[in-house]
Amino acid sequence: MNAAQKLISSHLVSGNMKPGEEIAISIDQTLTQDATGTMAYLEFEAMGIPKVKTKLSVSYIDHNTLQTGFENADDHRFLQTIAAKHGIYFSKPGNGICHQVHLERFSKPGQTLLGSDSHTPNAGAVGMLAIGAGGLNVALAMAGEPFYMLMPKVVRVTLTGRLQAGVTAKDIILEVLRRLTVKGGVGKIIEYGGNGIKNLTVPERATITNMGAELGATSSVFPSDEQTKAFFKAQKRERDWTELKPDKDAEYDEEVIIDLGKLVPLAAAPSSPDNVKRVKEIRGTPVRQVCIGSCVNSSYADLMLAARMLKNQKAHPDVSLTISPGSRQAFQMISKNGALEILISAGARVLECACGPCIGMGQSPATGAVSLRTFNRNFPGRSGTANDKVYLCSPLTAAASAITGKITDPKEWLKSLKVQRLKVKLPGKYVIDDSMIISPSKKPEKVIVERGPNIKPLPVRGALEGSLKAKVILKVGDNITTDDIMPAGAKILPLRSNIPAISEFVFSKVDTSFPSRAKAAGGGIVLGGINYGQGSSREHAALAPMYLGVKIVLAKSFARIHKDNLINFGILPLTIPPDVYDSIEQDTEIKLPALAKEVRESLEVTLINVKTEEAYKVDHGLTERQRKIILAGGLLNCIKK
Ligand code: MIC
Ligand code: SF4
Repeated sequence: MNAAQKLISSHLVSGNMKPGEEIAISIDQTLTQDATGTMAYLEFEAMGIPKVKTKLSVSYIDHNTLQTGFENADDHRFLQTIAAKHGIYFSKPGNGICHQVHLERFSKPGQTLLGSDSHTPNAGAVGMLAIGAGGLNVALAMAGEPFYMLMPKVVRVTLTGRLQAGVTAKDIILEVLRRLTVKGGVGKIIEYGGNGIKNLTVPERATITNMGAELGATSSVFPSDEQTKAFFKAQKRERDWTELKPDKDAEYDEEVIIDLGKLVPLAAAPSSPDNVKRVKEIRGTPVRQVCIGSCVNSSYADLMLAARMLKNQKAHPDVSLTISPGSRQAFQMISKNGALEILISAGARVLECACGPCIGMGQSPATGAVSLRTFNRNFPGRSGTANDKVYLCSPLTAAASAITGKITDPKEWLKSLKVQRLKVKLPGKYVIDDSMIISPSKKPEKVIVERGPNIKPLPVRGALEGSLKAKVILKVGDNITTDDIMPAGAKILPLRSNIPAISEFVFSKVDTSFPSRAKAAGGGIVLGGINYGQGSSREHAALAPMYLGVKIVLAKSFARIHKDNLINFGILPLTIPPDVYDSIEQDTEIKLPALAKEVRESLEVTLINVKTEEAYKVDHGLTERQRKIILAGGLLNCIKK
């Protein structure tokens, strides 16, 4: 077996490990963050289970730390008190980004982790099977239920050779994205191997597994080896380490080979993580903003690389340079060793240990300005500025460009300074201070869950309609992201616990009239292209449309997490062939005369174009379990039943 199969088989609860078949796996650990966590805990609470049944569950606050009104502070109080009551560890705002902190303090080789955030596979860096999912799936895992998914194919990415000076782990994952694209990982686990991995440290591996989310992959995983052991030792967690290796004769469904020695600095140009160019090709482009941080590149090693590059240098007068450390541990380390001083002297604006600009919480770039970010997503408008020009790159490219004020190849820059490779030695011992991680209460019965006015109850829909006649309220193209469906940012994120309020922003970047049109039409159908719903795990992208009356999404194909979220909230996802997509327009009225009966009894659903009377038979592709959920009008209804 390969490492991914070993992880799955040791957690298999039901199903056959045949690619494409539904399997269920047991979940050892869960994580949530504030923006998805409030819903996840409301859902967990609705299940009536006093204490989580996982080995470990952690609730992080990292996304929305801008307290611009009571809403966000209400959410934090709710999250802290509900964690204390139900056996969940609570990581306070300021302690860092969930994925970074989890990797440092809680990750465990050989275990499974389900997180209500799409970058949960970050922990795959230490040989965990770490998967992103909707909040409701995470709530179920906390209740001791297994996680259902289609058995993925396993792709081996074989890394050979050694990275040249100026080239980093970020360039490796950008190369994988260049080759496989944002939909190339759907239905797959990416497993890394080859002699090139032995020189890659855990933080470098985490940069790679983190951004497997941008491939649409179910997860990404590295073996657990001597590098992993050294990391655990430095985190004073040697006892948590175990070895995980693929068998010598392990088989894979596909293979991709990358010669690290041939890689050059890369960047994802606007506005998709797979629009990858050589930095050389785009060098000289004037840059107005450089942001270093986000869960993919905010480790101690990343911050040190940036600091080494910025030593005795100044950010260009036209560049606003921000640094957001991924964790308080990394922040403490750079403040102790003087690197923070270097960054401050260089003119960096030091932000909190949080997601910050990555999720549009401040630092929106100026109109027309190029923003260079070490982040993982540059979806259109995600930065908070319409028509933004965000490039994704490594901390070295970011730091070199911050100095010159234009996109700069760090390899060439180092050469011009006659500097050899910038190497960062990882510490033998990290600063260990878990005082901002609050243990669950020993007297849970005494804890009162605080619920401010921002915490609104969960809306639910009724059972699936026997028949349906509805309009296509919106037709969109390929690769629609959950940022398009349910945007985030400083204005909207505070409403994550309030579905009626947040639903007013559904599709607001695509068509501001969507919510009012949906309500006026009494709901309806959304029509999408390929890879509909890529990106975030936010279940709000299903829950808020459901609240507005969306009953069905027709698309050429779906991203994994969003498809599960649609089913969980009773919206039927139907995969349609391209000719059907072409024949349906916005405002087309569609009839489904035997909807519930067909979902219950047949493999196909019949759609009729009311005007042309054309009928299409569409394979619904639902498993037995998913049929029950859809018929009940969502997973919560189904559980209650
Ligand atoms: C993101 O990077 O888009 C987020 C914000 O972390 C999301 C979660 C969310 O929408 O709250 C994700 O990646 O799942
Ligand atoms: Fe936070 Fe950005 Fe990472 Fe999402 S991708 S968890 S918003 S840092």
